[in-house]
Amino acid sequence: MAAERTLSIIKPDATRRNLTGRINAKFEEAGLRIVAQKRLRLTEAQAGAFYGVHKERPFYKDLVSFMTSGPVVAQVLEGENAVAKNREVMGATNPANADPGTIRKEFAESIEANSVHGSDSAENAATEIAFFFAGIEITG
Ligand code: RTP
Ligand code: MG
Repeated sequence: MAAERTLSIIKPDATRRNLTGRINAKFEEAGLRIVAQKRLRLTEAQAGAFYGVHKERPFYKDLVSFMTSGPVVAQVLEGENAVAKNREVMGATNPANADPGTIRKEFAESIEANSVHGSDSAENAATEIAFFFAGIEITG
């Protein structure tokens, strides 16, 4: 089966606590390959656009403010069933409901400061990857 790609973001709560390496180890142990990666600070306009689908949700404003509160690490993960596999490794949105061994169970601080983002479909992954990366920056 052809390898799939997904967009992952290590969120500001995790970069602040120096957890980038431990989170990346979880991805790699699950068979996901980090084929692109960069650390950046999102502007309010960029975070607002990235989370545009959530614009009408009550947590949108807080989410944008949280995502701009510190640096993030945007990355492209590649592997078999990368979208689903990544979401499995991340665990449930609310760390209280996340399975043992998942990133959010081990590292998340709250339902908002939950350490990682992962695309929720292959279609959204393509859009989200293009939001952060040019094709030339991705090396499989
Ligand atoms: P993500 O998009 O970050 O991978 O997470 P997800 O699919 O599990 O969660 P989603 O429903 O797409 O929500 C996006 C992010 O918004 C924050 N959130 N806060 N305060 C709240 O009730 C609440 N609900 C969601 C989280 O940071 C979540 O990851
Ligand atoms: Mg989502």
